[in-house]
Amino acid sequence: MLHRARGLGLRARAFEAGSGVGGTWFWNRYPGARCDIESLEYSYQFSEELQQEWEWTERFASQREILRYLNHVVDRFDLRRDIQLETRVLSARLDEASGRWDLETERGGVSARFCVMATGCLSSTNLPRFPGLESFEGETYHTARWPEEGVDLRGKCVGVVGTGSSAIQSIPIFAEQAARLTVFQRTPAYSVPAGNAPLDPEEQRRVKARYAEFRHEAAQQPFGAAFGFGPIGAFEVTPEEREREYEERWRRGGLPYMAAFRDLMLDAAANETAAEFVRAKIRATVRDPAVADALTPRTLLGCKRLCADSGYYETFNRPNVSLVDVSAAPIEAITPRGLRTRDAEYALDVLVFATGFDAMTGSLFAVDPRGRGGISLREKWAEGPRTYLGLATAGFPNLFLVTGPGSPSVLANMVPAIEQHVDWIAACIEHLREHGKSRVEPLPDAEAAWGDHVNAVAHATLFPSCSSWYLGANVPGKPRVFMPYIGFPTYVQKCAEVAAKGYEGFALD
Ligand code: N01
Repeated sequence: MLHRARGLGLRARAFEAGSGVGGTWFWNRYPGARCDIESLEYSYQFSEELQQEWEWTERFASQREILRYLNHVVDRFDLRRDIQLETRVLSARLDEASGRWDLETERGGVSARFCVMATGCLSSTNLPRFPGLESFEGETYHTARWPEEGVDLRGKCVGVVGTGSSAIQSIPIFAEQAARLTVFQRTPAYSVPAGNAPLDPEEQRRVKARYAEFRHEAAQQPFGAAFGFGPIGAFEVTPEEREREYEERWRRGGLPYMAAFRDLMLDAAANETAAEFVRAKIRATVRDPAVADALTPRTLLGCKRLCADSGYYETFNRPNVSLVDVSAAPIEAITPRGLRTRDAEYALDVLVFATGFDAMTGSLFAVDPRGRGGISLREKWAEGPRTYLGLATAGFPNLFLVTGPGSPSVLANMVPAIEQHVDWIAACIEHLREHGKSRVEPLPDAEAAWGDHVNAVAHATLFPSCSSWYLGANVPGKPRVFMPYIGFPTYVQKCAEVAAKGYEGFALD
């Protein structure tokens, strides 16, 4: 956004709470943190030179490699001079007289005509309020705030709360380091092998030789990533063919597993075939049948985000690892010595919370934007987020959201989704300038219709049918509204049409 804004000749400045750039890849440096979208796709495409010159080393880049890449981008485009680090934005308030946004930061105030919230979908951490947490005498960590210098787990009894993507990536590594590892699981997750490996230089060359085409093809797929979306339904093939397809995707690794057939997120019976295949893999991997059973999810596959792992289920065969089912016997308290469930107390030296995020809205509310009439975003969205295209919200003129709720965001490959938003926002600002306008704001009717559409699309699928963070169900008290828009290509087309019709659905003046 900074690069695009400069390209328009605007004066722009970015504010960042962290001591370095990288956002999610700056903060989530827990052991094993790695992307589960292929490196060649999880990268910028706004500069052909950039995408040609950067050499990825692994099929799925590690957190360190992505952070190195993002720092490279910042330096290559000379962005650092306009990025103010260690500067948390405390509030953003519309000055109705001037039409400008007044931001208060830890290091003073700023006034801006446009305010772009590039605050991330998974940024504000979720730390459940376990009674007694402060009394714990050991060390506590959240995976998304892992210390830069690392944590020495050697010889220690370590507990992990949570079994989502972050836990599933870090648990195999914790198990190698710790004397004892206890995993406290409330809901078992589906995980497929990541299939990470050094990136074949020949494949990298092949993709780079036709990068633009490759990107275009990926953007046509439902999640905006080259998952090889199966064009037919799970029951349009024989059971043997179906198994072969799952086996092949399992062997190749990664999230394309859930794209094996076009109806896995549309038809519960189709979904069950993919789910049962994973369950059989768990039973075949985990030696203790009781542990295998506890690790086996019974819900739909993919309606909580599918995880990708490197040796997760195998880790439960280690003698120093145990699994505690806290759905049956919930966590009651953290004690000075460890963690107590209804049934037992577990002595721990280190307690790791892999408990996720207040997704999609948490980081926006943390800045507490206040629009027309002093209304806060939190008040406006009390019943759930309301946006037009996930890009803007009525009552908050000139405030843009990058991958906001109501846009594909977390149900798309994030980097192209971010670039599409940034390009759209930049083009919108340019349009205003060319037409002598200074304000853009969604019309309430357009916003309401978009909200209905997002909801209707979601409810035509199986996605809203379990308690996921997509719905806000992981944060007590958060309204249950399915937040991401499903279908990247349709969405991109809609955004283009809105722009082509002179920003239809927005008031410009
Ligand atoms: O968080 P999560 P995450 N008592 O919300 C449990 C992306 N990501 O950080 O399911 C006990 O998925 C909770 O249990 P339950 C990716 O989009 C990507 O792992 O609510 N347990 C769950 O098991 C991902 O989806 C990558 O019953 C409690 C866990 O904590 C998203 O980030 C890597 C609890 C939270 O799982 C979030 O992933 C990492 C409580 N009170 C993350 N509260 C890659 O690119 C919560 N839990 C690979």
